[in-house]
Amino acid sequence: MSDDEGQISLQELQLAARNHGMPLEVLRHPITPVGLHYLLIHYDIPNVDPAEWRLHIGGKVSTPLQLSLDELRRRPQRSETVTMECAGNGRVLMHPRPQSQPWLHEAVGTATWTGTALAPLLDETGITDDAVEVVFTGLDRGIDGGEDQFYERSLTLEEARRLEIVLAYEMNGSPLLPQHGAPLRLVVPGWYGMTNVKWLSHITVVDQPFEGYQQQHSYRFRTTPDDVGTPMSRILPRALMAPPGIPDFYTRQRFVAAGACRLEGRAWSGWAAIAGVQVSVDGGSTWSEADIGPGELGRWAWQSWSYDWNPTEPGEYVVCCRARDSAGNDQANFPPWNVGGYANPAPHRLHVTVRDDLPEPKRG
Ligand SMILES: Nc1nc2c(c(=O)[nH]1)N[C@H]1C(S)=C(S)[C@@H](COP(=O)(O)O)O[C@H]1N2
Ligand SMILES: [Mo]
Repeated sequence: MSDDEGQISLQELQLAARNHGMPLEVLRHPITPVGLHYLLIHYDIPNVDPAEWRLHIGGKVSTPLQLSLDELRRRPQRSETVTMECAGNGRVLMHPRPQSQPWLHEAVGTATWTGTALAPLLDETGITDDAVEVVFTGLDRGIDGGEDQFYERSLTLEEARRLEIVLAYEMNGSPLLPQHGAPLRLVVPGWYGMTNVKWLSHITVVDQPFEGYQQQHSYRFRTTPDDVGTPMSRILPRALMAPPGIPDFYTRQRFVAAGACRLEGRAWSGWAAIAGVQVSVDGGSTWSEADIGPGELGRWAWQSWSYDWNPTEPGEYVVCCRARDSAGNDQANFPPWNVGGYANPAPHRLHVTVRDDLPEPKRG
């Protein structure tokens, strides 16, 4: 693929090959099968012995805790079905193209995460009055921006106390796999992917705002490299569609037969419920409202949508979708370009060739 900014580099390819996306046809599944959920791993997947592993909770607390996986499993269970999306989803379609993991649209997935709630554990440690934030540290170490670090992120104390935050040891009913953070990860419903620290080893309550690299440098909405910017937090609305018809292998161009063609997909927002999805079949010149599904997966998961398209004329079409939420966030309005390439609001666009017929090929 090339564009105004030149070819995808070998470095970008190297990241893309390690960190796969969710094939968009999998949008047809309400819950993403584990091996099809997207992956984002900044450094290396750590090799953790679950028998030796401990979760350390300390810092500004009166009773520091050290918990084994068995001890965590004996605590009350909590499950949340959560749509997780990488903040960099859509990055490669920005101009100029920010150099990092080159996501098109596929850095998303929905899983049911099971573990134990964070808030009661924090309460048991007796957080001191001067505490302001909670830092979550993973076992994976690497260098980013020249800085040697463990992957870590913080939440304000208020945010960390939300009841739906889970310390998860299972994904879709099976033990966490190494690539998704085994033996334990943080799951913060509604927030972009970077918040959900994998291979969690330390939870540290602190009395100053955390200034680690992934908090102060990465994951900020910056319009110039010197801009301090604002931190990325909750997921802005997005709609994606399951590609209709059949693909061309190399170009991924879609082919559908003229006549009734139901377009369907999913939409989500970490801020509020989805208020609407719009579909365009003329490359974004005109938009129509799609039908929104019943939202049976709950507040933190994507919503299904569908739109009955009826292309009777053979030809080339560009089919697009975009979402808005009930808090007033609209994919049509939020600012596009930023240094990190986060939250690209560009609508999902697919090139579709409508043919007057598309007979099945002969088998064998
Ligand atoms: N320890 C650790 N946690 C991490 C990361 C990481 O590299 N290391 N990547 C984050 C990012 S940027 C994303 S988008 C999600 C991806 O989670 P998944 O790979 O389970 O889909 O994990 C987050 N948690
Ligand atoms: Mo991410």
